[in-house]
Amino acid sequence: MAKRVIITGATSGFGRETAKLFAKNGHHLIITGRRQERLTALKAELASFGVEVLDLCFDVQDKTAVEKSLNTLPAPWQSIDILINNAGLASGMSRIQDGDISDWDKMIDTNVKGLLYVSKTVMPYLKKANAAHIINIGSTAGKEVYLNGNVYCASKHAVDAISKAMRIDLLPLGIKVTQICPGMAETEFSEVRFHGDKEKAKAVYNGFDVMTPADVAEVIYYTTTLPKHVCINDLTLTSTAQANSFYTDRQL
Ligand code: NDP
Ligand code: 8X3
Repeated sequence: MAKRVIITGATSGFGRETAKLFAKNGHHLIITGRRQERLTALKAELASFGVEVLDLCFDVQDKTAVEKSLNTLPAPWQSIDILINNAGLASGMSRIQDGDISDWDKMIDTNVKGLLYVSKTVMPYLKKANAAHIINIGSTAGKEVYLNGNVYCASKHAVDAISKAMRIDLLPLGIKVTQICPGMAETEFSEVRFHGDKEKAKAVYNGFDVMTPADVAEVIYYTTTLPKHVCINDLTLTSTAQANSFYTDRQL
């Protein structure tokens, strides 16, 4: 049966590939992000699969904008089956003593507070669904802390804690909560982290067989295909060439 799915951060990377996969499988989508031109292009692409698509352009850091965009959804969207909290970023990569406070604010406001604002606002719609599911995109950086990763790792550790907390608090409502923790995958992530330095971003993924956003989308989608009484609580996936945050086969 067709589900109604909202994906934050659908203009790039995991979010965009996941939206395409859900659309190919006949599910209706709300796609969000800050870049309207990308949302418009993706909406047309998804609609060609014959599904309903609503594009909402807002910044998850902006509580008022989140509420304004999501509090008044059109009639078919009064019940939502799946929320995928994917919007997120790393900004900067340096020793904590050299860190830029505006980078820290951006990561915490997006990865932690944004995820909470969206979840809170979408909750009434999830409550109306028969078998709702929240998927939070964490990271291997939410399981381990690596050199110069400090605040990004902290923000993803917060996602880990929030996912565990949601799973307890939402038990009486029967809402599934899955945290998916990818290792390195080549998206716009590193370009954003290095403030637009494409060469530096490319080097992160050179020399090993890195995951693609489509690989991660497959796994996200899979977690939504299980029976109502089965929930994948926590799933870490990496390229076969990556053991953890510290080792890829290019070093060995
Ligand atoms: P991309 O940079 O390719 O995509 C990030 C998406 O998040 C974009 O659609 C962007 O949209 C959106 N976004 C970022 N900030 C905001 C904001 N303030 N408000 C609304 N939307 C926002 O990166 P990925 O696809 O790699 O990242 C997706 C998630 O996966 C993130 O949470 C990231 O931390 C996590 N992750 C990434 C890994 C990787 O190696 N790539 C590994 C593990 C986890 P727009 O700019 O249009 O607003
Ligand atoms: C992104 C993966 O290893 O760059 O969350 O932190 S990593």
